[in-house]
Formats: sequence, structure tokens, C-alpha cells
Amino acid sequence: MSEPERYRRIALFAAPMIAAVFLTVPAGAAATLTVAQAISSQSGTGTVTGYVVGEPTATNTVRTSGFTGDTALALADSRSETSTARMLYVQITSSYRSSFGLLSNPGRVGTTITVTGSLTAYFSHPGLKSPTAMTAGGTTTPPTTPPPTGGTDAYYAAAAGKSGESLKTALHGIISSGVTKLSYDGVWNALKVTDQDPANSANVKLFYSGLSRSKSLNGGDQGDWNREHVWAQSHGDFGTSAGPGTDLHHLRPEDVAVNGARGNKDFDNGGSAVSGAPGNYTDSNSWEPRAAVKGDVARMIFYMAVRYEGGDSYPDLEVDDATSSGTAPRMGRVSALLAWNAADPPDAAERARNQTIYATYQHNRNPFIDHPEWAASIFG
Ligand SMILES: [Ca+2]
Ligand SMILES: [Ca+2]
Repeated sequence: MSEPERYRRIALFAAPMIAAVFLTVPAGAAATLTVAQAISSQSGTGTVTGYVVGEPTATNTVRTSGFTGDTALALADSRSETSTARMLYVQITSSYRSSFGLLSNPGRVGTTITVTGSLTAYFSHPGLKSPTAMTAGGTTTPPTTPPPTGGTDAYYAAAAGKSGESLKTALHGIISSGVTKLSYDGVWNALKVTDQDPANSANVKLFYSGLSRSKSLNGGDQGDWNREHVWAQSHGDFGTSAGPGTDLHHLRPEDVAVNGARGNKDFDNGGSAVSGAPGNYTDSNSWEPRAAVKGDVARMIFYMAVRYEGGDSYPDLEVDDATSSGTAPRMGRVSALLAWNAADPPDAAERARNQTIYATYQHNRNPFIDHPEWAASIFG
């Protein structure tokens, strides 16, 4: 079914359920609080659901990586919150540290938890202390910030009415402005958020294979997942320093062996089945991803070709219609990628990932997820 149709059906299905949930809260029973509500009502006991966003270490300081202890975490209503004013600082007493402390469980960041305790200041900041219950999960209200659907016109204003090469030039300017570049180390934690398995917040979903794997198994050994560069690093030799080598828009978690099998091959149809990655095919010079991510691959490659135009000492990445790019800054096969873009349009998960990268990490968007029709205008 079409995307708008799907949203309507979800809305029709969900509305009675939401109403039912509210109706079944007994009169007088304390409802679960949002973080904003907990911040504004700092007295008595309360139960709060929120996203784990980091480790508070001082009144106005919350670490989002490189955690130093297991004794405190910060909750927010948005997974991408950066203002400590909109965070609740939660004390983690000894019985909860092994499960919820961020030094021991960095993968909690970006997941929801529900905690009950005393609503009182902690680190001289709105807080919750002496918890009597802490559990993983819980639905925040509102559940998530939905990705904008047709809400990005302002972002793309400079591209309005353009096509072909002038559209490409305009988009390059838009998506290269105000960008935050990650370190290669920072990519690990970011992927644990952007590629979290929707069915299990302790896991990431591996890109080509579609398998679910523990966030903590990031590494280089057999059975680990690592950082796949969908635009292969060697095609332009950009390495892993900040820039194309750390750009989340084309970095995905993948099983070490599957990542190795893909290597630096171009993309095209055909080949024999890939062990450990159902639905993927490969031959001596190309890789065909499974149907569910064919369009995602195409849009990542198109993004890279527009984002990197030879400035800032980065190579000018471009698509071509070959599978023999070698170490040139080229990636093919564009005819297959255009077909995949059309056959596998962006779904809600792909749009949400784009929004998370924009809101939380890099502050730029993949235009081809917001406007898949621009691919044919520029590369067709
Ligand atoms: Ca897809
Ligand atoms: Ca380019």
C-alpha cells in the first residue's frame, strides 16, 4: 500500500488503542510522567518514562559518550535532546547499576526506560533519587518525534524549482552547510542509535543481512559487527578521518564477515547468494543488496555524490555506469541504482534515520530520502 495509506491505517488502528489506554487508568492512579512533567513537579514520588541521553556529571554537564560511572543517568522526552534544562537527572542506586549504569551499559543511550522514585533535586538540578523500580522500555508521550513528511520545504528552499546540474549544485550547498563531522570513534555510538533494532533496543539491525545483533558486539572479531562504508572507502581513498569516512549517511552496522565479503565492490544486479546475508548476491566485481535496502543503498550513493564535490580537500565522488571503479572516486552502476531507488522508495524507518542524523548528529539531510524523485533529475 502507499505510504499515506499506510499512515492512515496506522492512525485509524492506533487511535482507539490510545483512547483505551487512557480509559483504563483507574481514577486516582498516578499516570506515568513525561520528563517535562517530572521537571515541573519536583515533589513526592513519581514514575517517569524517558529516553536515556547521557550521564550527568555536574549541574549543567551531561556526558553523551566516554562514560565515567554507573551512578547517574539523564532522561529526556526527545532522544535527540541536547539542552540540560530539559533533562531529568536520575540517581542509580547500587541494585540498578549493573543493568542501567552507563559505564557498564553504554548501549542504553537512546533507549527508553521507566523509573519510579523521589522527585527531588540531584546535582542541584531537577532529578529523581532513591529509585524503587527501574525497567527498560516504556512509551514516552509523545512517543517519538515523527520525521517530517513534506515538512522540509524550508530546508530545501534554495533548490526550489531547479533540476539537473543546477539542482545538484543547490543541494550540495544546502547539505554542506553547518555540518557537524563525527570522529570515527563517535560513529560507534551514533550507529547504536540510528540503526537500533526497532524490535529490541539492546541490538542494532545489520544492514545487508537484516539480522539483529547486540550493540555491545561492536568490534573486529568473528561474530562482531563493524562500520560498513556503503560508498567503499577505497573509491576515492578517503579513509576514516572526519569527512566522507565518518559520514553517517552512508555508514551502517554490518557483520564483520559480510562486510568483508562486500569489500569495495560496486553495486549491480547478479551473482551468487552471500553466506550469512539472505537475499544478497555477489560476483567478482559487484554486490546486489537484499530488496528491502536496495533503494537505501542507491540514495546513500546519490547523497555522497552530491555532498562531496572536491572541496575541503575531500575527493569529488561521482557515480558512473560501470563496475570497474577501482580506486577512482567513482561508484556504479548508476543505472541499477536508479532502478533500485524507484523499486524501493523510502519507508518510515529510512526517513526516521535521516531525521535522527539531521537532528542529533550531523545537522544535514539526505535529499534523496526526502525527495527520491530528484535522483532521476540529477543522475538520470
Ligand atoms: Ca528500503
Ligand atoms: Ca560529487
